[in-house]
Amino acid sequence: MAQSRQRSERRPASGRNQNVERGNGGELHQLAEGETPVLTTALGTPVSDDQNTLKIGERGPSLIEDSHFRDKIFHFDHERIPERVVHARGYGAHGYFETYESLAKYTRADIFQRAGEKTPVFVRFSTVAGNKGSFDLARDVRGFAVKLYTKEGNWDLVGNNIPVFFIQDAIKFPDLIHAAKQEPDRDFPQAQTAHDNFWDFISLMPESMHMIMWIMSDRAIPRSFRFMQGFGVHTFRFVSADDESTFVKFIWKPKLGMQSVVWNEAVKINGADPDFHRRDLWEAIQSGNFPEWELTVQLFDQDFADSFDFDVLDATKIIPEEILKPIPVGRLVLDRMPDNFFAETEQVAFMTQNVPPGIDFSNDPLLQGRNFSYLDTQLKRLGSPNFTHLPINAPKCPFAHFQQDGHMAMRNPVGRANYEPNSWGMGPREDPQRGYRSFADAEQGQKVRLRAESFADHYSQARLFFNSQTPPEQRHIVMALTFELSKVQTPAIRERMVSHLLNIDEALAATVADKLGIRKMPSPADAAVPPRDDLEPSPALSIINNGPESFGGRKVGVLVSDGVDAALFEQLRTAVEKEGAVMEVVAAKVGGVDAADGTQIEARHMIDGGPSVLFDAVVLMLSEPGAELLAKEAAAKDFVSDAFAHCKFIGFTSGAEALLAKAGVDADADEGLIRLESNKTAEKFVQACRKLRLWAREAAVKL
Ligand code: HDE
Repeated sequence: MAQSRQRSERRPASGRNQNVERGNGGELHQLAEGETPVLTTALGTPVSDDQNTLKIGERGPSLIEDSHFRDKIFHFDHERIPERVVHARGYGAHGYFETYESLAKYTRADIFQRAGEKTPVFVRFSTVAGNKGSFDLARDVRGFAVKLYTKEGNWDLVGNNIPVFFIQDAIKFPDLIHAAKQEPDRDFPQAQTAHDNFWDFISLMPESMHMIMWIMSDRAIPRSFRFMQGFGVHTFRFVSADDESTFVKFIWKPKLGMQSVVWNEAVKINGADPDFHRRDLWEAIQSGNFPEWELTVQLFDQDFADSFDFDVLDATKIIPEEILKPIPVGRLVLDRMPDNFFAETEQVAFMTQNVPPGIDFSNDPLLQGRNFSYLDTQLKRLGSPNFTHLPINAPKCPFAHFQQDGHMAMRNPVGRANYEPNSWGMGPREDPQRGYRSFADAEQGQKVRLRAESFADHYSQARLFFNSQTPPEQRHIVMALTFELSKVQTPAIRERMVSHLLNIDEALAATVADKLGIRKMPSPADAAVPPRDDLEPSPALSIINNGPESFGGRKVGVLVSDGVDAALFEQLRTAVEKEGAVMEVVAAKVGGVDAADGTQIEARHMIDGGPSVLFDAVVLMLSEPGAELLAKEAAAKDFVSDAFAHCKFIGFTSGAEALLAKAGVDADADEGLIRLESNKTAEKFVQACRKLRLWAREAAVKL
């Protein structure tokens, strides 16, 4: 009887030899054209059979001598490392930073000395509360961590997409994060703050109120990493060659303008595409549409800092841009995805304490605590003090030190000397001129555990933020607060929150209280300092006020049916692409449709897999019979009614009216519904889309 030994077909040769390991000599075994590399163990032993373990007889017990199996399964069993305790879900990309002009007047940082200097960077965006496998469109802060591989060491600017933070002192961080993440007895909810523990803690921490306004705003549900700002949050210092210090706040501004989604959309995106933000960044970079941000700095001195009644060391405060204009100093371009997610995005280790000469810290107690914390977290996650040997973490400039040994040491000092000073004339020496010099601030005082009086105002800037929003944005804050607090089951916590809101804006508090069904208005929370009502609104804080000038970088979803006008389809494609936007086709079948002239139009999505929440604007390019057929499909009706409810621009051909009607949308409802007939209307449609949303519709749809 023939042996029934199952083997796989040998893979066809790919012509790529990237899976061939280097041999001892460091050389690659060169593969002949068409040759398939031989599978080996981790130690290079060629493998004869990767389908069956070694057994005694076909049906007998497995043998422990099967070292190939042991090698393979051992390694698999150890693939996971602990996920980050916060910011577990992240996505990164490589790129460069280009300096505009020399900032030598303010800082000796090498990266800011020469106009046109390009510095390699790695950026990791993240959500904060959710686990590694959670969905992208959680209502959450986004991490915006930038590692700049400068010629004088790595500079990690570990920021967020929101310029303030929940707490003023690092000692409260474990409490904040415990309260925000899943409740420990039940391990839910995942990636959301809409639960009792979070709001219990927040309502007991008035210092968090400014941040609460931000996370209840649309900033916490960005449309894409590409359309969000980034902030260093803390006040840092620039230090010049003459050891003069200037305070600095760092702000990244997206070239494509800001954009967010609406909450109802976020909820649906999380079901339709939990990887929405990752996919967006991947697709943009892979297609050569490299996202770009401008780095701006707010520079000021001690006298300017003293002119405020808040403290620039308090991370719950901003300096409004209208009071101190951010100066553009360079641009960040992301142009390459990692080759391997784990090796780069997962193993990258950001640490706020990584600053090159010329950049220094302020006494912000949150920053000081962070400088202490990040090293521990990297050791815990990456398992060895040699995590700096990993290529993603290693500096790209020359470096020389006497650190040695430890788990997984890839590099050790060479030669006899592994200490300094030494008499052998070997190895590196310190350099007081070139080396890092901390700013010599005069510090003196008693040891105390105290919060400065200058940190006491918790409401004025929360009010400033709310007052700086446009009416739709204010509505979204009301709705977010109502939604989140409606998930809180303890009435006292809901009421405590309303008592804080009363110190921010009475109408806001009253509307939220009404929507929550709170019958008796609580009294305002005690405020350590009376909230100011004379702060000028800051238009820079609104997303809608700072949207894009073009529809570039955005995506149009075009729902097509058999029998459409191929010429119109092409005109639309041309207009969309001319704008720098992308068009994706949705159809009843993923195989696509036949246009009236017989041309085939391929689809990217079938209708159930391509809901309108995935697009910034939609077009219904349908023949009459096509629209009749689609009108019977729930997914097609949702495509239209959601696009309408989310205030998107909707282009449509006359044939599409049956579907609009079935979806409950009046074709003449407002100017966001645009009839497409000719070249000119395709362009008109794309121009209208530059506004991104027709917010005027929102009151009518009452989402
Ligand atoms: Fe972090 N934070 N953080 N954080 N943080 C971490 O470090 C911490 C804070 C931020 O993509 C951890 O590598 C403390 C503010 C980002 O890998 C950990 C405090 C801001 C990332 C840590 C803060 C941030 C982290 C977890 C209070 C905005 C992701 C894993 C004093 C300016 C970096 C890790 C990445 C990550 C500690 C507060 C931003 C535990 C103690 C404020 C973007 O070290």
